Amino acid sequence: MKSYLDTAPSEKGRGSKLPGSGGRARPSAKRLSLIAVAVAIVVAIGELIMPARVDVPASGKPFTVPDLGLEMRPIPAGTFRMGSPAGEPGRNPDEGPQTWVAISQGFWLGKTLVTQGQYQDVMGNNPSNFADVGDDAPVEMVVFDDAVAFCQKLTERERAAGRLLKRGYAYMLPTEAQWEYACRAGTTQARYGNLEDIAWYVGNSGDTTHPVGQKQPNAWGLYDMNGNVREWCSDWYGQYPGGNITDPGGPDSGALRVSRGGGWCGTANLCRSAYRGVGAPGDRNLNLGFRVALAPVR
Ligand SMILES: [Ca+2]
Repeated sequence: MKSYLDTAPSEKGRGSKLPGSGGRARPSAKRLSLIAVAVAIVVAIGELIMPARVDVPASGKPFTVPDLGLEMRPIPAGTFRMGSPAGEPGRNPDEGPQTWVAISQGFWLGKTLVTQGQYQDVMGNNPSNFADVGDDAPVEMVVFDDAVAFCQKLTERERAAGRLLKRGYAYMLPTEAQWEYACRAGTTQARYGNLEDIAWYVGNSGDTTHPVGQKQPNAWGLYDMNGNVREWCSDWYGQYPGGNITDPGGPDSGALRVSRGGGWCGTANLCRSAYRGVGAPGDRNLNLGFRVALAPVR
């Protein structure tokens, strides 16, 4: 009489029983060793063709671009009031009307300005005026397109390294709204701290840039947002609409670009969270650099 197992559908018609064994065929020792060898070969090939496990940006966590030492700080989604109130000392008219802005998705922003060393690594040249300040000084003398090209090359590098697994994110210049939101880090006054403590500006810079990260950071761990060098943003320059808007990216076209954050030769008035620098995209200035965002593709 056949056992239950013998009549199982998977065994039907295979002719796998050996005479007198009363059960299924067992693989020989030789066959087992062949299987072990095959498995080992598959694992070895897998290790060759699959990239080693990499640390990738995780929502809400700091991330460092390994090859570059470029540290990125997580910026949470949220809402803030963009621009300055009418009574803020040193205010310019284009800082109003104050506009409620919703940043709908979290992103990352460079903990520091892009340094000369990082720029050299990615772009293969260093256009900076203050090259003698060293690799850790912010890159300057970069036009808008240079800053965008840096972001694109970095995105390609990181994608090739398997570290851009979060769908739809890429390295790019921050929007003006992302920049001010991150600069304020929840603050509403003119600056996120005492000017002397947070910024290299005309009053303390000695007429030069300084290595990044030496002054006090803001509450979200960002350095030199005010002072050291101004920072290209992605927007064309335009007027604020007032009211409430979500994820603004500036006008669709224009002649002038926005740069933010004051610089080593800027007055105290320029080193305010709401201050808007304006210039032609081709401006090449020894107090103008950039920092990168890792943000949803727009
Ligand atoms: Ca700055």
